[in-house]
Amino acid sequence: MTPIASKDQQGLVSRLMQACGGAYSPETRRKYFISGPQWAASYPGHALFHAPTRQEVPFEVVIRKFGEIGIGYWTTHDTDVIPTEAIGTDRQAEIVARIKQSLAANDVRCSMVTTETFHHAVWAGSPAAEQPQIREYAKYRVENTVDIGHQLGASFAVYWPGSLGYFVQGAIEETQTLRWYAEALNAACDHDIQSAAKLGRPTLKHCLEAKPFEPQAEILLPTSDAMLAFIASGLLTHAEMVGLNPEYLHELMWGAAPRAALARALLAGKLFHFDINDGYRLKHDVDIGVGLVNPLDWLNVLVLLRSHQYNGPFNLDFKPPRTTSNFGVFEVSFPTAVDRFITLWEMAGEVISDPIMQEATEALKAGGPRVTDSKDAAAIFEANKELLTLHELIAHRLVQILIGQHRGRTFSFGA
Ligand code: XLS
Ligand code: MG
Ligand code: MG
Repeated sequence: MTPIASKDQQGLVSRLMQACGGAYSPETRRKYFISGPQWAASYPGHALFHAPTRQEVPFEVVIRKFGEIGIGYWTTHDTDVIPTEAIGTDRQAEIVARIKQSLAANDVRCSMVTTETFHHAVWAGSPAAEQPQIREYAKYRVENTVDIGHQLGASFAVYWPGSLGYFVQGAIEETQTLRWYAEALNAACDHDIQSAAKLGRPTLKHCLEAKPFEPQAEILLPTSDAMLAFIASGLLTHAEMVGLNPEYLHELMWGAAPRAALARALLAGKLFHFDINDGYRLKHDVDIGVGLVNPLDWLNVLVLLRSHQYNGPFNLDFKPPRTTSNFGVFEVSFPTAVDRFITLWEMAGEVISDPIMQEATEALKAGGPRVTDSKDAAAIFEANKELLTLHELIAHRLVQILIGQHRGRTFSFGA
């Protein structure tokens, strides 16, 4: 191939995107409760060992692009849009007013707000540091985010504690730190109850997000399960307002099966919000677009969520790769992430209604003939053993549905 002139490169990307096909219309995309984070769209590609490769993108552009793509909801950290020094000032009010205009002009809604309690130097010792004034400031910040959430019409507030942990052992007293962290959440919930009553709005759903490592070496609430225990610990004065925002990759990072982690959250009635992305087990938070690494696992996750009528948001908390340009973020990253999600969601529906899957799962539950001696383990096994082969058949059928073979698609030369 001859070199591609700079002026032709975007055109090539667009042409190949068209050639891929399989894209949904913006109207179809808007039918799903899919949200796009400001920070994901604006991420300039930097990391500890990485210089930025892109420009940050202002919220006006992100919201406009989301509207065009058909991403109906937008999410943000307070400081993604309001500089730390402007928090709580008239400038915050001006910025929030401009955000409202952008949302309305592009028919996009704000579904979730979250407080940055991990990046600024003030959080070096975490939002639950020993110093009283830092903790007071943390309370002020989460309360302020609740206000922003109500002003923007959001229904969810997310808390990723981020720096709630340590690098060196023995430096902090864990039980005390968790008590202090609970105080910040209690302040947010109390403030929400008062504000919502004044505004005549429902209170927000407050969602805890776990990540097992990064940025701290050791994190006090590293998994969704740890957070479930924290919610049930008695430290929260409004535990009923607090649930989870699991992130798919954060569960993989500690080696979990994300579907099993989600199942535990569902059983506890605490699956409020879900950050969707992809990546690798026991590695860093690479935040790859949903379905690019583990599509079969993702299909299974969505089967579970569809079966349990999960109707909360799917928040595209991924990072467009550094190799993608600013143009590519909106031309390729976001539309393809949304479309892979929709395809997997639709496939999950096919799995649920597939006659083979249905018959196999029903047969497993029906079991074999009852054995007269209900204490005879060997006889009970014999009576059921042929059915258990259906586990493998079900897994095969899931792969068939994933790759379209169940519709007669063949890959063989001889076919
Ligand atoms: C970081 C988290 C973060 C939260 C919101 O790893 O995923 O983006 O979702 O603070
Ligand atoms: Mg997240
Ligand atoms: Mg992540």
